[in-house]
Amino acid sequence: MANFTLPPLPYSYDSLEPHIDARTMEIHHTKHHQAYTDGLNKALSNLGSEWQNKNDIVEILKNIDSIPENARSAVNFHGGGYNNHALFWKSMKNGGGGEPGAELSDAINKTFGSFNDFKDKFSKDTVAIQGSGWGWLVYNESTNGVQFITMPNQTSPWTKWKTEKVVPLLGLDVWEHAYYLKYQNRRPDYVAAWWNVVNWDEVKRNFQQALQK
Ligand code: MN3
Repeated sequence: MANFTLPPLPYSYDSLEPHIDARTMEIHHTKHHQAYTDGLNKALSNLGSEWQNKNDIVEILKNIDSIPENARSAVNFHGGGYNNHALFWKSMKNGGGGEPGAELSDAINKTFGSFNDFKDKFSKDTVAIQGSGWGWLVYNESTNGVQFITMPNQTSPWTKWKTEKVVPLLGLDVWEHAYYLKYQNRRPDYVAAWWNVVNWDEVKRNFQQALQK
């Protein structure tokens, strides 16, 4: 049984032009995100009924260490990819950018000093990821503050839940498939352009939800 289906994009493929091109968005969504969705369903189908029928991806990722070893790596990769991309699409919009304001700005300033310092660190450390991965702004329940982390490949920040209690707020995909058609090897240019499409209203919603838990 296929538990998970590809979530629709909340906008058209050309909405993020010129910062992220329509062709990249279409392939990224219909091919890559679809492949993670299919891979997650396939990995779960190889497990017993306890896991086969689960349909809450966050619960699955939080409990990744309980997944039987024969499927754990596949669920980590495809389940992470499934959830990361669902968050990624929603965290962008046409006419995005600027600064979050309100409580999230306060939290960012407390950790990083200023919004520009945050943006510099996020950009620099995400550009510097070796190979494929994601840069993340997360809320840390243990410290009641926000922080920046990088995650390799498709591993989700939720998989750190049991030890570090982090909640993903805003992630940036720096796999080559996310930018190669338009930017080729120029990852820094892609990262710089991406700030223009960040949907801070969505990130603030994620932050408020994390605070309420
Ligand atoms: Mn991707």
